[in-house]
Amino acid sequence: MAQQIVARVTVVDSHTGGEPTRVAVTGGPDLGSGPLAARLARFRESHDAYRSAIVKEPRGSDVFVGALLVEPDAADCAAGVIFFNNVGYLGMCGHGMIGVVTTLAHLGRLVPGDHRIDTPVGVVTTTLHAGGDVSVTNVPSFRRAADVTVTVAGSAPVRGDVAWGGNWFYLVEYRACPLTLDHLATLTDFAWQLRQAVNAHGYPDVDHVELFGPPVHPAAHARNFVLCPGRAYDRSPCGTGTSAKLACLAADGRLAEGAPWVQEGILGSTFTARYRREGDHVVPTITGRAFICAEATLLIDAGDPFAWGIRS
Ligand code: PYC
Repeated sequence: MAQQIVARVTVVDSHTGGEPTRVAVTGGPDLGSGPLAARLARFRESHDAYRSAIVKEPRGSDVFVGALLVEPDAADCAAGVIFFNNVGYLGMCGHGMIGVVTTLAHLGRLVPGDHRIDTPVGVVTTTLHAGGDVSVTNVPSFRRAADVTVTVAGSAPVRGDVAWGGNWFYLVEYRACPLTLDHLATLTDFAWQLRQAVNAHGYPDVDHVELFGPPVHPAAHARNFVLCPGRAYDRSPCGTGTSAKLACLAADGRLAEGAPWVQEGILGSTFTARYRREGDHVVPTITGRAFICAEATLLIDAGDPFAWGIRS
């Protein structure tokens, strides 16, 4: 039977510390020009079907972070990027930015060196190192509130910090069980309840929850479990979550400017992070590695009932 292909989106897939990034290179929606925050709004309002077609089943899964390559607004940037996931859009994404830079290098568009990339929350400076590692100097990060106490059913009151690292986080020390894959259901349910509690407590924009505890990796300073907005957990140590963590450590005087912080994620993969001070904020630099896993063309067939993804 003849197909009715209405769109072809070329993508490059990578993973950073186990967390996938799908970069949409060509064939995505035309969002026009102007600041990326305005283009993100256009994407959300008029072209959201592309988001679900690219990252949701049957072509993707709840775990995928999508990255639409666009022309930058800032003239000195090598590219612009809008990140999205199974439920919506992300201001920034650390593991995703490492994936984007690795993808641009794979496509022959970047060589080792420094490259500025435009995002809806500001310009991010990246460095592609000769060995393949990527450093991302994130947007200024800060702690909004310390010791925010919430209650969830079946638990003593929980205390944590609300911080911005390119996304909003509620960061909580957690020792009730190890931060390992064996405890995924418990960690996910608890983090999800915390998100609802902190949202109801006056922080409605918090959409990521970061539980942290002692490391397993001998070189790491801490291990985390990060629950993303669509209830998928981050397989990587989470770049924006690590940025939010640095903001809290700096605010508590527990990490000096320029000192390394090795953040381990739930799979045992690590990011190395440092910060410099900028006024009341910190500017984190996160270093990690991505690997290219696939190149493909997504076909959108008008006759396919799930052409634009399974939209729940
Ligand atoms: O690395 O910043 C990150 C991130 C956010 C959501 C998933 N990964």
